[in-house]
Amino acid sequence: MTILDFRSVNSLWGGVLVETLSRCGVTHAVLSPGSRSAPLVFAFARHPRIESIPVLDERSAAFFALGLAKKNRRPVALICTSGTAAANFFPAIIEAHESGTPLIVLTADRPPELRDCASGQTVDQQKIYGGYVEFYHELAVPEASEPLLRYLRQTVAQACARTQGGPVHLNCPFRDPLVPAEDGTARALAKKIDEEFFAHLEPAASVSATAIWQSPAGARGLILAGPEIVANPAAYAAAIIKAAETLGWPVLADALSPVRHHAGGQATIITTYDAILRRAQAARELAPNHVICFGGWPVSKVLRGWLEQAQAETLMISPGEANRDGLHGRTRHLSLSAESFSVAGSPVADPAYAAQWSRAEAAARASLDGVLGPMDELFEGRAAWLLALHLPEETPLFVASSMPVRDMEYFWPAHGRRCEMAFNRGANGIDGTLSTALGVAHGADRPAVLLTGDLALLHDTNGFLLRPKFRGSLTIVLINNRGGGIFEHLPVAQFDPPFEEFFATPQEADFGKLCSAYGVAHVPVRDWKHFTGLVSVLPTSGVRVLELRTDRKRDAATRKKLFSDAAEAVEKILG
Ligand SMILES: Cc1ncc(C[n+]2csc(CCOP(=O)(O)OP(=O)(O)O)c2C)c(N)n1
Repeated sequence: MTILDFRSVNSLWGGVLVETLSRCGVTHAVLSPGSRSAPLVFAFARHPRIESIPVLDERSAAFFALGLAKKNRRPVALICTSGTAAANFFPAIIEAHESGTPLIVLTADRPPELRDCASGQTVDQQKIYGGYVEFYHELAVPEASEPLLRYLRQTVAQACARTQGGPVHLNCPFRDPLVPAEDGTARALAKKIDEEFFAHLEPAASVSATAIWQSPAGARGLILAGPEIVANPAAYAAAIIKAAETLGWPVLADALSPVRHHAGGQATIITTYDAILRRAQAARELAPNHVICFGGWPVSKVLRGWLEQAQAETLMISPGEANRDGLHGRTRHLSLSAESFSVAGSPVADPAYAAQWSRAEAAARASLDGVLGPMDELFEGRAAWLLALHLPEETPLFVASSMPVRDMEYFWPAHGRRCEMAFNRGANGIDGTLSTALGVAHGADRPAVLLTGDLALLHDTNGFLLRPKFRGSLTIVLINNRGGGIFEHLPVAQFDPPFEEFFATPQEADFGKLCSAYGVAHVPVRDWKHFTGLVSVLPTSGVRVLELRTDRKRDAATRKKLFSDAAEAVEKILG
């Protein structure tokens, strides 16, 4: 087999490992430089069916791999040398664990005899990611023997299969020499380690049960479509909308659910629940007694608080075994994909209940749109609203944690423009935002967009180092409100000092100069007309930053006013 390199024990070992990954469905590998990982690097670099991408900073590398895996829904290999390099993968591994994203982490290590003896760049890498991986195994020190290569093949295949639940970690010890110089040990195996050796391997298929559910008659029922990244967003949304139509229940759709972006059919899609439920009367009148939640609970705190009060009978539907019910309600979990769930017969819902929701949505949406439509001021929320209207259809959109994800939830209307959402909402970190977005955009068939705050972008500027290797187009919509705007919405904002210095933490970076250091285009946005023009047609390649300078204090006040006007409009209509 020409893919394998029989020059040395390490080169053959690396080759068998990488070929096994390829047969098990790995198409991308992200590698950070170092010496101990050389046998893996040589094997990846020569493999024809795996795209190998070098990334200097391991933290950025891991988030980039995470973005690739989120977008493609297949395991991505992540490789580093021994020592602190492995520790830099950790934040992305936590996000992968929390969001069930498939990653195969390969950390090179010294062999056992060089540990615990101050041999240099050697740290304890055993189970370094603790409970954040689905599977951990330390591979044997390479040997050129058929039984040991069979063990290697089967262990790597097993690791790949386990990525269906999240990240896995293989610690990989190597003895010197690390470069593929002829050592005479591996040649004899060339006849045995052949096509046949790998023939039985294939990508793990997800097994999904199906369920048909009998709904209660006359229910005041709601469907909640929470944040979820799925392989086929159109089919996923269609399944949920079909269930809603059959039941006659409204769907409260998070901006991070495919349903918000694939709206259609007869179902009532509600997007303004955060504004609607802010007033006690509406909250009381609209309380459900039955809920079906797809994915996890939506981002909205107001909605979560209301659901906790309602204590409705709840069916939670998500693949995997993880408990997604942080509200500890009267919940049963069905470990299923949305597409595998269907509703039996034609149950009779309470039609007045759905009609109430529909009227509330119309009133709140009209109120919000009435203000946002003619608005001239550079209000952050309007950026999300305009992106919804002007981004090209099917744009992949990565949204940063903090206010961007909330502004999308508040202001992004439901429609059928089929944006493909991606996000790091497993652990809600602001770290790794740029690198993950680049991973999502890399090799995508359409130009992608990142919507981010200034602190999230500054936290991960090493991601810009990826630019020369990046294949695709990423437009970064930077909301520069000089600090953490989210904190303006918390009680802590009333306590200054220390609020500005220790919570808002405004930075002094000049984004124009920062971008030019990395060869990234930078465009200061003049006004909304300029902005709309810039996002309506996206460039086919490259990375650019569109900087919108906003005022976080004024914007926090504008949001509050928008919500209270919308809630008042709803109250009028319900009252
Ligand atoms: C790694 C990490 N550190 C700290 C936080 C806490 N945190 C949440 S939002 C935020 C500020 C984000 O500011 P920015 O990206 O400018 O967005 P804005 O709040 O202005 O929308 C911080 C520090 C976090 N979520 N993740």
